[in-house]
Amino acid sequence: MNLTTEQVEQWRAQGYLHLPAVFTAAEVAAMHAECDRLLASELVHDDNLRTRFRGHPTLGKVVEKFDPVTDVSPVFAAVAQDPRILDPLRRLYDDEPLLFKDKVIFKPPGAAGYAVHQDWTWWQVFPPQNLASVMVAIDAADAANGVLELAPGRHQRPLTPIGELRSLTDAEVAALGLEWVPVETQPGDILIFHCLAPHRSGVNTSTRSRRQFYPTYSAGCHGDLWAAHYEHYRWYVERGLSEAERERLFLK
Ligand SMILES: O=C(O)CCC(=O)C(=O)O
Repeated sequence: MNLTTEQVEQWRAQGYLHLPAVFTAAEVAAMHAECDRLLASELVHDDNLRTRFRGHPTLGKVVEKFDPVTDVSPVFAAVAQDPRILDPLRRLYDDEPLLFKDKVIFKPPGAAGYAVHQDWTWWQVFPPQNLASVMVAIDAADAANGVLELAPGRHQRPLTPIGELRSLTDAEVAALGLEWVPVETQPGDILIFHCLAPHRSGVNTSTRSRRQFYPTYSAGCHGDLWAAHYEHYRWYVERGLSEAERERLFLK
């Protein structure tokens, strides 16, 4: 898939790019089945570092995400290496995209949203240049089920002090005057967004799940950083933080 010059310019100006209908209905159905398989698997227990739970208003707690997921899921491993994702990234990076991180977020009905943040905040030991995530839409996303919202053109610099691992405060968001664009997506769409692109999402107030797969890619010039990233991740999580502290730090 070749990006047009206009799409490349849009990426540079906005810090994100929405590409509709990249994966077919049959491929999306395979991702649905894979989500069901993973959620019913032995991966779901409190001591599994990759399985993150979140409080839920009626269910007590629910699986928020598996992070990473490609090492236990042939379906998501194949999606992460699909040329329909890698080709556009190669054009945007002018370099080989290499998988840096990957997760699947479930966001079932009633699940909480995510405060305003830039993903790079949690990846500060890695270079932000050409470090971007791809959101692969497994379900449709809209205002009711907690669509991803982005602030276009604000991906030029970190918006929180270096060394502070946190989302932006309401006061910081207000002072920056960020403007928000909800990027509604259909199953099979992808959304590429820069690691410094500010984003947020609301509560899923609908009766529909909003499942999304997020592979992140670094640029080949930095070498393969997947293992280094997860070592860094473990270092944070294994420092003995309580669940409340992890939630507060919003560990990636
Ligand atoms: O899936 C969402 O609604 C947002 C997730 C997110 O921003 C993140 O994991 O960094």
